[in-house]
Amino acid sequence: MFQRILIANRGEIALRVIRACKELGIETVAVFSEGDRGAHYLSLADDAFCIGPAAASESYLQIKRIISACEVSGAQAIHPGYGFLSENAHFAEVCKECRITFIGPSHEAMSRLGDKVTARSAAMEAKVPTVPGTEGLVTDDKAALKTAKQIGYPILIKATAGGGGKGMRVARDESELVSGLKQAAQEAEKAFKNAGVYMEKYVENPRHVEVQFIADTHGNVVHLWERDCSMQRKHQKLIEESPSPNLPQAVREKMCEAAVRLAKAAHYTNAGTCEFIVDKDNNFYFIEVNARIQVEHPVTELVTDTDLIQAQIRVAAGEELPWKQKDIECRGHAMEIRINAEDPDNDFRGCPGTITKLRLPGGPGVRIDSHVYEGYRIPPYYDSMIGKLIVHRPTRAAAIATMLRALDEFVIEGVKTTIPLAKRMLRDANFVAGNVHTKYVEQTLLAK
Ligand code: MV4
Repeated sequence: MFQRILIANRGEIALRVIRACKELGIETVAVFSEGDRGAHYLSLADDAFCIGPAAASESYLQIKRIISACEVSGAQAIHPGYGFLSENAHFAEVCKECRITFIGPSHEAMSRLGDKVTARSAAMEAKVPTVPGTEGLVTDDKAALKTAKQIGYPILIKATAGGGGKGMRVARDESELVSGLKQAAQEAEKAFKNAGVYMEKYVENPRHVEVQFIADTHGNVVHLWERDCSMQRKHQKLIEESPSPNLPQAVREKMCEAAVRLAKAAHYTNAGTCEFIVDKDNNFYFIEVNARIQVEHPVTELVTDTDLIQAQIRVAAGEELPWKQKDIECRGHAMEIRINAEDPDNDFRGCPGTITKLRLPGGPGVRIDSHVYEGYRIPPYYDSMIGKLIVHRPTRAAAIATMLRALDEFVIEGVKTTIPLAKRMLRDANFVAGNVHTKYVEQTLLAK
């Protein structure tokens, strides 16, 4: 097992990894930018290194600086968290070359499943249901028009190097397809330095359901059930929950088994999430793999009574998975609200500032994963999420009631947050009935 782990991340996920390590008796090394200097979570690490100016491009994305900090600190492994370099296959490869254990998948598995088209091919080989569309990248308009005619409009054009909704556009007829392919390729080249695009039949208003899995280096793979992330705004998740409401047990089991098949076929190791969309008839289709631990992992930890970060560390150290599939039950209902410092009256623009008053909720069934405190200055350089409120209760109705009670206790002054929106979502009749989809928030709750 590692003696020291460097956390190449910041904020609540850095604190989360520090906590996991401490309980395993592993020392921790934090890195921070000038924008995070003095943040209280840094003092919980055994060591902390400044790796550069506030801008992420000058600090948290600087591979050389992170590797140097690791060498100087004597850490044997790096946990990348989520975002930043967590899905950067080159970073994972550099770690390997420097004999530093990257706590995540191999760079080969990351590349194979991080590229949307190769992930789609792997899914097809593993008999995981995929949306009708192109086998590989679109090469010419003529072939694209032919394929589109076969699968029928509307068509979704996607960038193979994209993800999380970036580089997608809908084409509802032939002319939109031709123009859309050209624009999508140009945007993809600009955004990802990879112009590769592919096509899928557009599934209108799907639910977004993802399956957590983890694999060790001895060929064992388990799933830890699913999370429903349909309550989103512009591809930003707002509420995540497990189990997915109104999803038949048989569909859940088939979806989870498909995710395990894909992970095995791709020789994936460590934690990952298989993302599906689900149509109104409960048909599910593979969309992409997120080759990292995700923001919403606590939802799964609560219903399965596991510590996923500790499991990641154990697996990266070469240990066998601590569970067999039959041991992993989905018990009760967990729900997470992301608390973002954003201004709902200004198109949810990030709204940094200093927290002048903070009263955190607590009591039965409440978990808070956050690094903030009274007097904390929320830096403007990074994403706006300042914490997560997660509840776990025997039923979904009870989870909603606890979440509303906790939000009523939650006092945060000095910055605007998404708490008022969260209360509206939790009180919405369709949400309470579990009848929502990925466009619901934008079409209903936020419709002008
Ligand atoms: C789709 C889809 C409908 N049809 N693919 C969004 C980003 C990535 N997670 C995959 N996503 C989707 N892929 C097909 N063939 C719907 C989504 C989707 C979505 C699309 C537009 C706006 C918001 C969305 C939220 C979740 C999923």
